[in-house]
Amino acid sequence: MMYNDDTIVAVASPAGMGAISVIRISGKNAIDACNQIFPAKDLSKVVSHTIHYGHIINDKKEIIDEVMISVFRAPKSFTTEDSIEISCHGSPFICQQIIEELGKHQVRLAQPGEFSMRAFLNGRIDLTQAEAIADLIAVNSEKSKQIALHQLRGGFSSELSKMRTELIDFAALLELELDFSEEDVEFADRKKILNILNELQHKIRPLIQSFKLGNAIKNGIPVAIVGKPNSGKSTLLNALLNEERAIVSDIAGTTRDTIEDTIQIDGILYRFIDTAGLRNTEDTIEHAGIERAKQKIKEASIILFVADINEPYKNIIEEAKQLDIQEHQELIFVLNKIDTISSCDGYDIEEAISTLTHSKAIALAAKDKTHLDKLKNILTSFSSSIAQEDTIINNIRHYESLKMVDVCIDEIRDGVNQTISNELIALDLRRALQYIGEITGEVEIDRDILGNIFGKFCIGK
Ligand SMILES: Nc1nc2c(ncn2[C@@H]2O[C@H](COP(=O)(O)OP(=O)(O)OP(=O)(O)O)[C@@H](O)[C@H]2O)c(=O)[nH]1
Ligand SMILES: [Mg+2]
Repeated sequence: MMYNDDTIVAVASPAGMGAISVIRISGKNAIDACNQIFPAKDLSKVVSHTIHYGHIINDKKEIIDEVMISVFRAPKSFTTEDSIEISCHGSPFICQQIIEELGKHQVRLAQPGEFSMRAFLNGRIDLTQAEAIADLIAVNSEKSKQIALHQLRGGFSSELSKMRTELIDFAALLELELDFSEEDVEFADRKKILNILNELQHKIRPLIQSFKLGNAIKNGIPVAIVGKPNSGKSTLLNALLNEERAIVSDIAGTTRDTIEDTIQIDGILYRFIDTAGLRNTEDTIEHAGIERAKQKIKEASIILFVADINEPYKNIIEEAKQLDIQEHQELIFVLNKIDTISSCDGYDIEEAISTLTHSKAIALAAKDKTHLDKLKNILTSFSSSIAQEDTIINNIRHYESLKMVDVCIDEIRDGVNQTISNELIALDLRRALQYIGEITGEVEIDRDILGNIFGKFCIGK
């Protein structure tokens, strides 16, 4: 995708019928072209950021539609070019006709993301902001909206540009030494340099680590529902999703494959994964299902271990130990079928298990959703720490670049410690700067990469 200053057009509203559709036009010919098909008013004379009523006509002077036209003059528009938005009646046929008419006046169809690409190339937004726009359009939970908005307002970019400045300061010190290399002086105090490097890594590493979280927020925090056959895992999945998603039966081994679905609780998206009941089996299909369940346990952030509350609690704890839960994972004991015992006993068992394991335990009845809200509260409490993070990365491109910056800093540090020549250190430094710059687009970026970023946008954005 190359930048031209020609004029582009696209329907910016969703495909299909609606009350209103919005057609967006941007480029140096935007106002002229619209003037040709909008006889009501001379748009070249109107003030920027005004809206005008009239008819769109074709070249045979026939009326196509009755519309409202908004005029945005350069540079105060999204693309920084002259831009027009036509609000017409929401029929794909009318949109098509209007676009065809514009095509007769040097306006061409926009490629996906081309409006945003122009905004980027004209310095209106940086790359991370452009990506945030795409995220915002695809947003599916309150938390991912917050991340995208934070990024759109430039939160992430300002953090990066601080780092960049620090690296450039460091580079300046180094260059100074290079200039005086004959005289063997040390302007850049080694201790100070190492401090700067440590501080940088201190900022980068949490960002890198936040990627897993950011990704989880975007795609749903993975919660695996595991346990013995018949403990009520599928019933719990259905209760959480509020939908008869999985088949429930009193036959042990009902669920064979994993079943996943997402739902938002308190603004955070969760991906619940129902799995095959864990037991020793001769059945090859069931066995494959159990292997899959084990894989899902490994990938999950939170594991709901479902057990029948009638089972001795010592057995339940023993079985949970077999799950091989990692330190970064959260385990919650779900003691199901509380309706089959007296509820006071349920609280005792809850207490016994949580004291012995230091994990949360909750007695409930999945079947009639008794105490399901308690389980949801626990889930939310685990995730509320997420909501406090300022900057979370959820974009793989940013993640990859930051990881490279981290590697570069390690190399620079090794260089400084082993008193390797400043020229070589400067080389690593430049690489680090390049990687940071690539994230925001401050340095020259490969056209393929740009095409890849903007190509994922919808047409009209
Ligand atoms: N009384 C009672 N029965 C329940 C409860 N939850 C589930 N059941 C019953 O327990 C049986 C097994 O439920 P499922 O949800 O299919 O169990 P599962 O853990 O998915 O079983 P597998 O898929 O075979 O591993 C069904 O007959 C459910 O109706 C509950 O809270 N109370
Ligand atoms: Mg099941």
